[in-house]
Amino acid sequence: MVMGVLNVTPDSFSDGGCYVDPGLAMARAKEMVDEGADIIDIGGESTRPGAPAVPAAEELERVIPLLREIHDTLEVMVSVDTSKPEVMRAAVSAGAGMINDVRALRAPGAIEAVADSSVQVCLMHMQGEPRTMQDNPRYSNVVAEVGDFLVARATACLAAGIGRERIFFDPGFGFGKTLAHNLELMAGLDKLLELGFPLLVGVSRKSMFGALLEREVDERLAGSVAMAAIAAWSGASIIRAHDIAQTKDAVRVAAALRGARQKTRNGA
Ligand code: PT1
Repeated sequence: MVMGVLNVTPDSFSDGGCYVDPGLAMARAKEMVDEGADIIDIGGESTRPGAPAVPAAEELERVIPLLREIHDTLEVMVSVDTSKPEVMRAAVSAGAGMINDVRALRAPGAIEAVADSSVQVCLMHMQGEPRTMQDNPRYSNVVAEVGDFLVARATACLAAGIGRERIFFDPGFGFGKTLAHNLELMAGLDKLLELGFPLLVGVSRKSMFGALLEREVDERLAGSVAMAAIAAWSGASIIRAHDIAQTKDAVRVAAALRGARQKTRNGA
């Protein structure tokens, strides 16, 4: 599946300020659905490297009315990218089908907010906080450490009564990771899959392509789509992206190839 990014922030890294106007945000949501998005992920707080925190009242005001309108008018699941329990509860009431939390429900009250609902939840790994996470990220074994963190968060969720079928894992590409860390994580995706939870992967337009290809944010489409195809080929279930039509094609190619491989392995 492809999850389309819809940032209603003034400062997101690639589309900041584009969809602060509710009419433009709605038009973009509809466009992404027409291009094949299976989920729309609304974000009211930027979590790109260096981004500042946003007060809850402002986040609620940015996210909830738009969520309600998308839920009421479009045939698509809506996800909300938030770490705040009050935003999670309001999002569930307004029709969200998923909570996407880059802090993996570590804020006080966040686990309870999700446990009191029946929505899906994405637990993402981040080392540090957005403002400073790229200062000097360090791991002795990035795949093992990310896996251990996600398993610990899943264990806390299960103990709070969140069913295991509701949980997705996300290695958190670019969140306190160097280019080498990001590449190791993508190469080790099969190890993370062995933990027993479906994976969500977000690499779209991130600075790893700046480092790898020396491309500016608006020149990273081919790199992003190539990585999306590799993630889907490696077994990721949901790809979070800005460029829906292209990413959807890449994911469909990877899925077809996985089907064909399965067939050859079964001796057909
Ligand atoms: C992600 C993700 C997200 N990414 C999930 N949610 C962002 N579940 C926001 C850079 O290096 O991967 N998974 N919500 C966007 N965050 C970043 C991080 C944007 C790094 C840019 C960079 O440029």
